[in-house]
Amino acid sequence: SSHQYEYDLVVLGGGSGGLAAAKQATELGAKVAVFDYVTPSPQGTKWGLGGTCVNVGCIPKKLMHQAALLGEAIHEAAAFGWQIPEPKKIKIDWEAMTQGVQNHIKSVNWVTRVELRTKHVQYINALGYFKDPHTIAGLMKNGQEQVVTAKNVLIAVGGRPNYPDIPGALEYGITSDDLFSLSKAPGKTLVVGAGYIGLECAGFLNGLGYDATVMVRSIVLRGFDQDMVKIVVDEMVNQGVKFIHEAKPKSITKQEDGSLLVHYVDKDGQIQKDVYETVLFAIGRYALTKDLKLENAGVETVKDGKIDANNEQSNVPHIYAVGDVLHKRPELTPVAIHAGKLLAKRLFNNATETMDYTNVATTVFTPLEYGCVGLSEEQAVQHHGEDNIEVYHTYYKPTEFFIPQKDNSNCYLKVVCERAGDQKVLGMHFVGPHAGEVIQGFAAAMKCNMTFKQLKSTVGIHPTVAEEFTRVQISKRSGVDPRPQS
Ligand code: FAD
Ligand code: NA7
Repeated sequence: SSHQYEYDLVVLGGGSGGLAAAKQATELGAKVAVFDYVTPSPQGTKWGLGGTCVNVGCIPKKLMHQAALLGEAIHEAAAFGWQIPEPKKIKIDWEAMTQGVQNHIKSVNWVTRVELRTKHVQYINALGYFKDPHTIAGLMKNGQEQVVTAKNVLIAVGGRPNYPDIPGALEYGITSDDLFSLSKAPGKTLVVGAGYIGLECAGFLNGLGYDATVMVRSIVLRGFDQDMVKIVVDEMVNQGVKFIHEAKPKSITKQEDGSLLVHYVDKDGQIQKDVYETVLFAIGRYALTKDLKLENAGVETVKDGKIDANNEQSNVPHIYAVGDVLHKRPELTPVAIHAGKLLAKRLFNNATETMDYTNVATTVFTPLEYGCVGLSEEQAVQHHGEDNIEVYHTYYKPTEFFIPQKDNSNCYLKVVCERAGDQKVLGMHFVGPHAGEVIQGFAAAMKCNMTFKQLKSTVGIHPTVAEEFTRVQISKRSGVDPRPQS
């Protein structure tokens, strides 16, 4: 019986996945404790309860993206007749923006804490680790240990940014862990890494008025549809973001005036250098499993410290894992939350539903956003064969772009389908404004196995950008020009 343990469930990590599971479990009558502890970044940045998304991820990222979009909107507003005194003099106050973002985060930290209290989840602000398979100890700030026993344990410790192994990286570089609370404006910034975090940060920094350069080691946005990626990059370049392709940083040194001298190896193997005020690493993330002393519980890890857990169950049956610690699962907040809730229902409500990790929609919040769900064209070709898929695509012109004469040459979308029959939709890709809002509903349609025929029989909402998905008709195979002919 569970009476031999203090808790029915102990959760390691109070982030998206851990908190969702903990709250669901207590609602179902389980006795739950959550350990959450933030180890400061190499630059000394730390934050409160709630995990990556709330403190150093989705939320501050989206708010800074929004700040950048608003800057653009001021200039558009002038074209619509708003009388803006000296629009050229408009600039962002970094400290004020950051303060606003951090105030919001603090309020979320507080609400989260109160919610745990009202739901009777025991919150322990300590770095947890396994003493044995059912015993968790937590090292608290005062150096003391709190020890609890648990029938079930959920590992939801998430991940943290990698640093490259080059001189000066740890001393002078920053990561997304530091950027959103940086006390002074970043100025001219080098972003190393071309995953979605690197692109998003470079995009909003440029939009806020800072000189931003992305250093790409190989390809941009690996894993995403490469036609769409090209469009995203073209638009970033249009807006002023610089790209250094096929290059790797070699060293960072601090100069007397405080600026950072970066040496890097270019695509021809030559050493180049440039000076930046800020160097931001966005070169991927590692799972935070090292501190957990998993060997005391017998839990195995694979590449990058991640846990390979079928149906969120590790190799030790009563020890589970959700979120960014999972091997080969999308590192996204709603994925962690959904998996956490379903797990709690299986553990404490005899439910059987398991997490479906396929066709999870996502959006890259670059200046022109890129939203997608399902397979990229490359993946569809790989899984189905080129002859068995049909790709429909089109450029489109958002109504709201005309008056301010915004460049619409990179507003583009693509639907990847099976070629036979009613043409089941395999993937949907959209570059343009509000991409996340556009894609979300179509993700539900894809859950219902929507066909291209059904998409085409859907009546659009006019004038929107989402309706363009109901109008697309040119197949790539036809070779017809996908640019609107008006
Ligand atoms: P986390 O939220 O990381 O929570 C883990 C918690 O456990 C942390 O608080 C950590 O400090 C704590 N912890 C670690 N070890 C221990 C220990 N031993 N004891 C106690 N506590 C411990 N996702 C989206 O869906 N949309 C986005 O737009 C998006 N943008 C992002 C932008 C950035 C810059 C980043 C970095 C991430 C972004 N993500 C986004 C990803 C999203 O933040 C993660 O997928 C999500 O937070 C993962 O949740 P989790 O529960 O696995 O872990
Ligand atoms: P990603 O999506 O893993 O991207 C990392 C990027 O950084 C990618 O472009 C890599 O290039 C590049 N990279 C990796 N290591 C290096 C080094 N040492 N030097 C230069 N460039 C490098 O990570 P993000 O930081 O965007 O984090 C997003 C996470 O959330 C990620 O794990 C996703 O799964 C979700 P590459 O293509 O490997 O040549």
